[in-house]
Amino acid sequence: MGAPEVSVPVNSQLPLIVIGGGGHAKVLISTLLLQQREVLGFVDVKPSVGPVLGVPRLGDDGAVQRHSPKHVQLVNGIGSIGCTAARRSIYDRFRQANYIFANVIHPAAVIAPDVELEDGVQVMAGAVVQPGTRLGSDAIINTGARIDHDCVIESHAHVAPGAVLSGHVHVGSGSHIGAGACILQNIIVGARVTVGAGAVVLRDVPADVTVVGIPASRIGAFASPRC
Ligand code: JB3
Repeated sequence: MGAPEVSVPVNSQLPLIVIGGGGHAKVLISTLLLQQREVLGFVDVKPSVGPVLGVPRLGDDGAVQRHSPKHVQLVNGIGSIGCTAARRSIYDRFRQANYIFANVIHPAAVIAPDVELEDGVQVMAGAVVQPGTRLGSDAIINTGARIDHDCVIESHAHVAPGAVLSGHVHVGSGSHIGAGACILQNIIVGARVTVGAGAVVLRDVPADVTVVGIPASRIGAFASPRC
């Protein structure tokens, strides 16, 4: 069953709770503090995780339920280094409970005015997203990544730092494009694909595989059995 329709504006100024307190969450919290957003805290399954940039841990995921979806929005602080399944499962679980995931766009990201943003999109510092592109729910465009014109980045996909996508590239849901990878014009990357760091993708990539190298070639199935 799909998540309920997003019924309140994703860019409202409601207070925020971040899910996860690791490295990805820290980058997001830094952006939110820079933008003077109210961050109530973060939740993390590990009780040992201390405050992040002065923002407190509120408890585990159960702590979110103390706040109505009408009064807070969430930020998905679970990143990925190959397998995006954990991130997706957090998104799906809280959307089913009617929580909305806010977009987090660093002020030093450059996004063309006509770019379509779904909910929960994260665009980090120095990223560039050119016109005609659509960024699906919960997608990450990480630090300094460049997405050129008319691309589609489907939901839960992660374009890691410094990756470059030329025009008309399509990245399927849940795929991970590794740091510094390069994808040529008009390439279609299927769902749940891992493209290794620094790979150069010259041909379409089917779903559920891992490709690495220059030119990128297939080495196996998606990075983790959980995916
Ligand atoms: O490459 C870059 C620039 N960033 C990476 C990012 C995209 O992915 C970064 O270097 C990391 O490798 C990775 O960041 P992430 O996802 O923050 O990983 P880590 O630093 O390991 O932190 C994950 C945190 O999430 C840990 O503190 C876990 O305890 C917590 N966690 C795991 N599962 C969870 C759950 N927290 C909650 N609330 N709920 C969960 O189900």
